Amino acid sequence: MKVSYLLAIVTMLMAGSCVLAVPVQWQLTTLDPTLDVRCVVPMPNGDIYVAARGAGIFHSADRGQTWTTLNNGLPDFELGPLIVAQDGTMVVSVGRNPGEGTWWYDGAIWRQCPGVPTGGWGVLAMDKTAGGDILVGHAWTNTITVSTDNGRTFTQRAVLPNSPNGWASSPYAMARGPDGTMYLGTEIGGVLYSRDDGRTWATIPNTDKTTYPAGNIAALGFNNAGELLCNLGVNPSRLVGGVTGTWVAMAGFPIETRLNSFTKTPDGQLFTVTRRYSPQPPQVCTSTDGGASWTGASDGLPPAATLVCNSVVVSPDNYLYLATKGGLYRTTTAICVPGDANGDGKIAFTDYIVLEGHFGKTGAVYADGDFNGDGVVNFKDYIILEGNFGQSAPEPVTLVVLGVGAVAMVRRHGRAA
Ligand SMILES: [Ca+2]
Ligand SMILES: [Ca+2]
Repeated sequence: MKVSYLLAIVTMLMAGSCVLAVPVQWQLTTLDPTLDVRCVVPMPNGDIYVAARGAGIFHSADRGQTWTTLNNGLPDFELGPLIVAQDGTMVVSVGRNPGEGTWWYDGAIWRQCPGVPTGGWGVLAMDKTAGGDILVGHAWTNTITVSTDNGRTFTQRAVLPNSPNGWASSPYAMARGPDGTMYLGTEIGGVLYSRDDGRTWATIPNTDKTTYPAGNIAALGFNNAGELLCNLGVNPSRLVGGVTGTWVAMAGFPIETRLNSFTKTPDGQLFTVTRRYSPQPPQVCTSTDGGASWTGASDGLPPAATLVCNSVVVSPDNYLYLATKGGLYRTTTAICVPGDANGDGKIAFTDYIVLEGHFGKTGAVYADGDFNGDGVVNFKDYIILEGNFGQSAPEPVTLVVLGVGAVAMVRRHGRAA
């Protein structure tokens, strides 16, 4: 552990960056560019699912070459979050009468899920855990319901605490951290967390008095250290030190930027999409230092004033997909070639030694050999390393940090140890 930590520091000094970032170049996919794509779900087998507001669910079985709709029985196309299981069954929230509620697709037809509340603002937050449970947050009733059978049936699991002013806090976004803690971003009640799979919830203490209790938290992300990232009100922030820790502003965004989505490559490069405020930030922003600072990654996109971005996600084969009001975009290349555990730019035998040294480790990070980002070093990571063996890790676009900068990075990491 200590040796790999030292190695990481030496690597940072040599490479000047924690993450070797590939240039991001966007390209419109073959999906109809007039569609308002709300979310995209790329699957491990290469299939892609899309929820488009006003048009329904689209599926591609050939990595985005051709698309078919899967709308049989779906009563309304005002769609919210979409969850897709490995077997192709799906759960989506439907926002307006008469089809409002949460709907389940069995591979042939959509049916309304019994047990999920309807009405009001409906379902805005969903999460599917590694174990397969689907948790749904309903804004109007301020409740959490859960399905343990991939969406066929739901039961109520919790009524959420009200915000300090006594109103429903109303879930907007839900995500599970790497240590299993569940987090909820809310409309007016700040950030809540649960350590018992959503049964009981508590508010994360306010350490940013200027914006908290905050709302409009539409997205939650995590860096490789497990720190929570979100817009706290309109201030993009990072929670350092866990649920009793401190909110720290993330640098690089204009004031009053709202973040709509987060995603992360296995080696820790972060991406987010911004909401329109003035001055307009880049639509897509990226961070190679765990969210401390962000820069634009919008090459190939139409100007920010003409393209609204809804969400961004890294696919299992490490491409980025971007859901926008002007269709679906994808990067022209994979943005991460996993396997370079020691960060020397080559995927080689020395990386195998690192992986072997941590084989079976839980709570693992990329530098331990956890190349698929599931927190465990195991045979799946070996397969990834073997598949990329002999390749060069992508050329860094991050400028080499020299002298003072590199020393400052080491100091910062030294204090955290
Ligand atoms: Ca290497
Ligand atoms: Ca792994």
